[in-house]
Amino acid sequence: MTTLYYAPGACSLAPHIVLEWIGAPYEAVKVAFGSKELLAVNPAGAVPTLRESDGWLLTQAGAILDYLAQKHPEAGLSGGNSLRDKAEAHRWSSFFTSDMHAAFWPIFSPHRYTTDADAAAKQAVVTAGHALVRKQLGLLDAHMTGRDWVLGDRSVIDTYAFPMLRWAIKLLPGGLDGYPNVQALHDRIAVDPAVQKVLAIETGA
Ligand SMILES: N[C@@H](CCC(=O)N[C@@H](CS)C(=O)NCC(=O)O)C(=O)O
Repeated sequence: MTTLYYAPGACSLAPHIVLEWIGAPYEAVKVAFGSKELLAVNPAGAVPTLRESDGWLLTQAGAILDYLAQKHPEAGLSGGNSLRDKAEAHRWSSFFTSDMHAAFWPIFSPHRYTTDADAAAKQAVVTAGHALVRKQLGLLDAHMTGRDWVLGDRSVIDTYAFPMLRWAIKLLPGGLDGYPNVQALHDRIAVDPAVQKVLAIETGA
């Protein structure tokens, strides 16, 4: 059986939703960042990590999402099969990994971005993170004009956006105000019954 190692509300929420959408049996194991259990499957101590029943391990959210979409073509979550469809899926996966996710790191872990122990210095890093996140939200909002989903149809890429949009709502002063297309994308994903089910599992609600 496929096993997903996840932390509640983290970027691992994306493959968790995808596994639910696919509907094949899987196991979801809740882990703490950097825990012994997680380090045993991912030396980075990070989620998501996917394990197949033969022991094969896969890390990196973008790679896991693409793997699941390709493994289960019947679920129709890859974003399409043409050369350009694949390039767009790769483009947006890279955007969420390298631009959007990375923009949150100074907010989550300001101590990694300054050697100054002063609280004001850390707050300055957080504030710089807010500006970075806003830049990415602006780019995504413009792309989402007139679209329901990031790619043509609903795909794994929408699930990748979802945890980050939840972080923005929670952590960014003003949340998604000023990004109506992004807010609409968030709301479209949030009402999905499988998404509700996964959120209830992850938060223990
Ligand atoms: N590049 C990795 C980053 C994974 C990552 O940083 N995940 C976060 C949760 S969203 C994490 O596990 N953080 C733990 C840490 O930074 O120590 C990916 O895209 O999967």
